[in-house]
Amino acid sequence: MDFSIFDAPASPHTAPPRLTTAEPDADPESSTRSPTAHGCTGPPDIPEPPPFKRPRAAASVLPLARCFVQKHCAQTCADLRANDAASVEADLALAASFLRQDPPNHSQCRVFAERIETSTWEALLTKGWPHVCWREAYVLAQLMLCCMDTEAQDEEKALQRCDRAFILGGPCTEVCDCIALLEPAVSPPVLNGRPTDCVREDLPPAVTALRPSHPIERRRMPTHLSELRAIHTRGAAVLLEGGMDGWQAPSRWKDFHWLRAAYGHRLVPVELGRLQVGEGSGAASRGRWAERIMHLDEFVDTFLLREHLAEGEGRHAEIGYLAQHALFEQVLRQLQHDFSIPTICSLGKLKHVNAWLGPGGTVTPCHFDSYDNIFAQVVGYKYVRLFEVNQSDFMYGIKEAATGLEAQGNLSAVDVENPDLKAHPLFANAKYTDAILSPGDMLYVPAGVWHYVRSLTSSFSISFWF
Ligand SMILES: O=C(O)CCC(=O)C(=O)O
Repeated sequence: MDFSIFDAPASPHTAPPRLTTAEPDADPESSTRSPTAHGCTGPPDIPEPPPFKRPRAAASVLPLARCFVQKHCAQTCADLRANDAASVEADLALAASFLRQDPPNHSQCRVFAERIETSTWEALLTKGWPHVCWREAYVLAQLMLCCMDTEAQDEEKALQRCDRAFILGGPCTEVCDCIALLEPAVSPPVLNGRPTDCVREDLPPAVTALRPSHPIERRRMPTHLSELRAIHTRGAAVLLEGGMDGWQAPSRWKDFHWLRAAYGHRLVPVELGRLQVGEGSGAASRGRWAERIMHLDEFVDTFLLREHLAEGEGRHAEIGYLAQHALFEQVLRQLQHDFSIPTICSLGKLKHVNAWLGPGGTVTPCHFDSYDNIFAQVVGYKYVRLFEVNQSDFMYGIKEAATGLEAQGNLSAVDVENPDLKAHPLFANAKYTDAILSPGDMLYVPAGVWHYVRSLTSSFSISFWF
């Protein structure tokens, strides 16, 4: 069985399996939520919405989950057996058999599914998941528990099971079908209020002081396919202006209060700390980097809204980054109406649409991807530095590890804004171009082009890989 999310193309933000050094919720069941939104620039000018009446989940997720478990359980059990996880296998076989009964034996299914959840999570924290079957067992347990929670009319918890299944690599179609069934019973209606400007419009000193030294070519986004084709075939990076004309996203998404009010109850993966490169292999190279699953409201309060607090008030040293995540499939599906797929992507096959949401100070180390990318800067500012493919000899791509981040060979060992030229002397020869991306800019980054990205303010970007 192939749960495909971790099989996404290589990038510093694709460290399969994710969450291995996580500092997770101590209790995977915990649904602790941060209580209130923090201050912003003045009170939101949105009328108090009427109390929201939640419909009960109209359709049960049971047939979907049963079908999924039926399809995959035998193979995962066989893989668990072959990988010294006989007790997880026994629990999985039992949980599946209780789910199969008509009607399902809910209490017994829950007992064994919770055992699987606990043992697989513990394994993830202590040794990582050495084989994909551990991850599959976790996902299968979440879907079974989702049924049990729906049956118990706790749709909010059931939805969080789906979020966990999605984040931990559950198959998009099946998990999203369950999410679609549960969402109306849980989610507050999306508020249609005026944006409250939670990203400040005045440029902070970090932006005004920075001048790109080798500016990337800028031009208007062409409207004719022939011109787009010329850009695509030329294979050089270019900054395209005006590509978001007509999009609602830039004005709506800068309101983090709105984001929080509409989606704060959903779980998302957040990278904590900075990814350190070039310090050896595997987990060691991640330094203080970890990944945690948290509620979107906690993420917004802790990492995004803090930029609007008075100087010194509630500032967090830690960086949290919701990076390279299929957010628009898992959580924010209504937001798909606020943007459109750039036409240039039709020159290839659209592979992944990922969200990048974080405060100022996030850093994505220099790397290249195996797909062409239209990188859309929707909210806030980012500094980017690009090195064309022909500079690869100077980039010190890390290749030594057999597994983990560095096995992918697409990550540079060089800290490009602060290079250690003793360790990486050839980097002195590397030619680059750079830019500050502003709201509305789209950057075309062809496959193989090395890129380094640092956010200068709170920022919300979308990457379209094609
Ligand atoms: O925005 C970022 O931090 C990195 C984006 C990136 O590397 C990508 O889209 O490939």
